[in-house]
Amino acid sequence: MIEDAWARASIGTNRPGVAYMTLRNTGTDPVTLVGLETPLAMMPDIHETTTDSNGVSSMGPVGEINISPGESVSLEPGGMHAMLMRLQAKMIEGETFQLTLNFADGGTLTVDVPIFGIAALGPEG
Ligand SMILES: [Cu+2]
Repeated sequence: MIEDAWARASIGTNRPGVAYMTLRNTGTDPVTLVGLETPLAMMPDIHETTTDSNGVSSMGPVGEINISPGESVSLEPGGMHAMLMRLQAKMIEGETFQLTLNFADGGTLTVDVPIFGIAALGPEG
């Protein structure tokens, strides 16, 4: 299940958008998140921000995310995030969009993601 999904408003469409959430595996089998889909962006992907020993941060695709039964994985500012590349529309505060998560077993889960302000830090805005 997905908890506390949220996203930040975007300035325009020529920079990627970003969304965060917590994924909790409430089942008895491990699940693997393999990809994202959304009508809002042509190339959504899961990224992770890492900071090297010089304090320089960069980000890149993380590929698959494995979640054991009873475990949860958080996508949050400074860590993993859903990167929404090639936005098809501006992300406007107060609106929501649909994000579909694709799992390795062929299952999908679609969540409505509310869009908060451009400087929001969490699901409370
Ligand atoms: Cu990113």
